[in-house]
Amino acid sequence: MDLRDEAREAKEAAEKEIKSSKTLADLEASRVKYLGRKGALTLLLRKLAKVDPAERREVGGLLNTIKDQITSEVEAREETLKQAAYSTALTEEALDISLPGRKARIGRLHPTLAVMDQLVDIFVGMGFTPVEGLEVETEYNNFDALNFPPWHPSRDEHDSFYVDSGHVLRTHTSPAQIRVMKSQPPPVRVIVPGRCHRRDTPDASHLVSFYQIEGLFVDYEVSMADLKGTLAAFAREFFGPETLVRFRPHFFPFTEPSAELDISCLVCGGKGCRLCKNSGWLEVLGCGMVHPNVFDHVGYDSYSVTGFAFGMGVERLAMLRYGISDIRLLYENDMRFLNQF
Ligand code: 2NL
Repeated sequence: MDLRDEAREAKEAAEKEIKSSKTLADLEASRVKYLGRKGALTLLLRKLAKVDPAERREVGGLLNTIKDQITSEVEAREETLKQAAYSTALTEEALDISLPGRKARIGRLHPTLAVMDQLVDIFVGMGFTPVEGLEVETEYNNFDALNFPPWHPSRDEHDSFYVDSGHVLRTHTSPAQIRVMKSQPPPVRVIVPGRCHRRDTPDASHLVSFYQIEGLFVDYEVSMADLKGTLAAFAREFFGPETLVRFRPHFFPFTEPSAELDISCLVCGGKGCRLCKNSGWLEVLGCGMVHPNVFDHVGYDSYSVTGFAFGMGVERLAMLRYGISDIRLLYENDMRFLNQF
């Protein structure tokens, strides 16, 4: 067959293959088949040497034209296949930007801890130093040193958690203050934030575990006036400058005299409402002048040393501050509740 016819046939076959190639790999196989070193067109070109010199120029021209045509068809097909692959990728790998994003959830302090921080800040501003004690305490530090008589009901194992016969989960943070006084002479000016445990049946105002903050100021010539001035200033700073205070006589084993501090009702301002049970007052904390027996237990001279102490329940203050009616709400881990603070 004439070289020219062979070339035209090869061209036709190549065009068909190139047009029907579905992948870049297919296309490359066709390119090699026709244009490669052993490709159909290459072999034809090699035969050119045997063509009659008179026709060689014309045949050669035709072969080269066909070779160029196949080359440009390969290139065109390659472009088409690449475009197709690109649009497929665009569709398949597309991000659905209409999908709502995942909200970054930023943590915050639990209301109990937020209030604890505020309380600590206020007393630090007055010159008190925060210290932390131990949650497992000796029965002596938790009760005896604080002038609890042996028959006191809170010493009963129905009211406190005993770890063994000599150790309890502290029922208040006071044993930490006992440790401070045992370790240093007066003056002492500390606050103790921390967790305490009592065998109570949980209800709207009691939990088995809760937080307290206690304060202790011991020096020579500390008076009840210092106690009243300090706690009145605290109440106005925590509850607002309009807050009224009153001290009501009370009893604690570890202070004498003892008192409870009330503030004017946060809801009605003193007129009487449901929150204050029509009394106009809300009970906030307990306080008093440190009992001489406590000083004797820590080795202070109870004839010349005086001091005042106070203690408050942090959850109770958080409830008053935020208007929470049931203490158990604080620890149910219900985010609908906690997110409000
Ligand atoms: C309350 C009452 C109070 C104290 C705690 C205290 C500590 C030492 C010596 C004397 Cl080491 N007193 N602490 C004093 C009076 C009251 O807490 O109702 N707390 C929730």
